[in-house]
Amino acid sequence: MRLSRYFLPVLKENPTEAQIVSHRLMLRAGMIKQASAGIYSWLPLGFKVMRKIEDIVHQEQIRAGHIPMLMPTLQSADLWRESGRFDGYGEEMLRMKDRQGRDMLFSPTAEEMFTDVFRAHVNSYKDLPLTLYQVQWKFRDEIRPRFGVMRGREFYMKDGYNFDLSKEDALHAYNRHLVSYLRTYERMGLQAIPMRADSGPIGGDYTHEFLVLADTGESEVFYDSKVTDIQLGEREIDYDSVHQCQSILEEFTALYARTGETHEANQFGSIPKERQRSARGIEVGQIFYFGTLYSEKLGALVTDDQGNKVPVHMGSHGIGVSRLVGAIIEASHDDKGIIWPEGVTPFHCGIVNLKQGDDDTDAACEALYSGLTALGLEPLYDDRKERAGGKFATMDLIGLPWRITVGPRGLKNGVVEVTSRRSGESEELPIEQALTRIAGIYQHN
Ligand code: 5CA
Repeated sequence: MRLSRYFLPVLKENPTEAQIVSHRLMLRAGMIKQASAGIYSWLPLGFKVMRKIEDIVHQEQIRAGHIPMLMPTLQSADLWRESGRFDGYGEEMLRMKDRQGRDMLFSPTAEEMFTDVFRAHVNSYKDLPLTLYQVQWKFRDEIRPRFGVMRGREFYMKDGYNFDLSKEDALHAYNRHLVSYLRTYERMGLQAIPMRADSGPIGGDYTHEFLVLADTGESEVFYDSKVTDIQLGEREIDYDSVHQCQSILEEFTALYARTGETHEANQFGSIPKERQRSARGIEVGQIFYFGTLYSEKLGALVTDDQGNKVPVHMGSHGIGVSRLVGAIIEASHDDKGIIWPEGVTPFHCGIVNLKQGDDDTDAACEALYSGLTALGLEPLYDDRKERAGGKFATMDLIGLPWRITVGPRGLKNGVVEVTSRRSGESEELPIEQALTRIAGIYQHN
């Protein structure tokens, strides 16, 4: 993409309405525009990052054997009356009537809708196990939408639902989700710590939240300092292996990290004093096991191998896709702007032309642009007639992890400059080597 032809409405001034850094930077970098309280338009740069996050979510869900589909956002109240949640959900549910006077609602979550599809089409234990999921807009009429996309009213969520014959199978589905979420967040450059939590309006009594540690997090967390040392890394995972998923869950949850309300019940006190930590965390996902809560109310039954009709065991599993855009920025920025992890960056590399209009400099930039594109990468080429300082400030603000700077002085010595946004370190390399350097970085991303 050439910046002269892109739509990147960056703001020079700090917007006054933004209280936290991710909100401020998303507005300044031209990623979002508020449409009304807690509702945002996603401008091209913000949309691109959200799509990258969504792609990773899909890839990891599919790897775990889960099946994507799509549900309507507007749903009939009748289904929600069957579960008792039309009245039970409270003020957070946005209700409306259609022209026939029928009660409708904008889906805040989708347990009922998925259970309804299941009961209509699945009758036998032979069709289990089954996990269906979607990535779809949700609406919750939060009393205090704030912090930009972190606590919106309209937000984009991956929500998945497992259907299993027994509690044991459903707990494997739960563990499988936990493991796939660890991998998902790691690919986004985040360490998200799974912690036992309260279930709220989703129900059930077994749930883990995934928290990214950041000062601006809304949850208070208590943890053993050792939890921040463990990573899934390059481990091979067999999602069908009950044993492997269980042991990874144990490894990642053995240190009893807990969120605020439930921490009394745990053994935080038994952690050696020097390793006890309390901090704030951003909840980027949550998984639930709630057994037959919805399947009994909605009549989602299958015949088991004895011919008995039994309600299926279920759980639901969510990832806050739009919230993650903000959470990643909270975890990765400096005073100049955003620093995208390679896995989610909107463009792989920036190209800054220091002397637009100079034949040699323009030609070198074009060679880099087509070279990177031919390697399957997406560069953002700042080809505007702007001062160098302004170009650097824009690149730093929008946070591309790598920048190639091209100017007549370097070219005289046959080199361009490759700079890491994170470390600020630069290397001078001939064009061909600069291309290989950037390609090498993205080999695994
Ligand atoms: N049905 C279950 C699992 S799919 C569910 O709705 N879980 S949830 O309520 O925990 O939401 C899943 C994730 O969506 C949360 O972990 C959070 O990351 C994100 N989320 C929830 N509310 C908001 C909000 N108001 N704004 C942005 N993201 C949100």
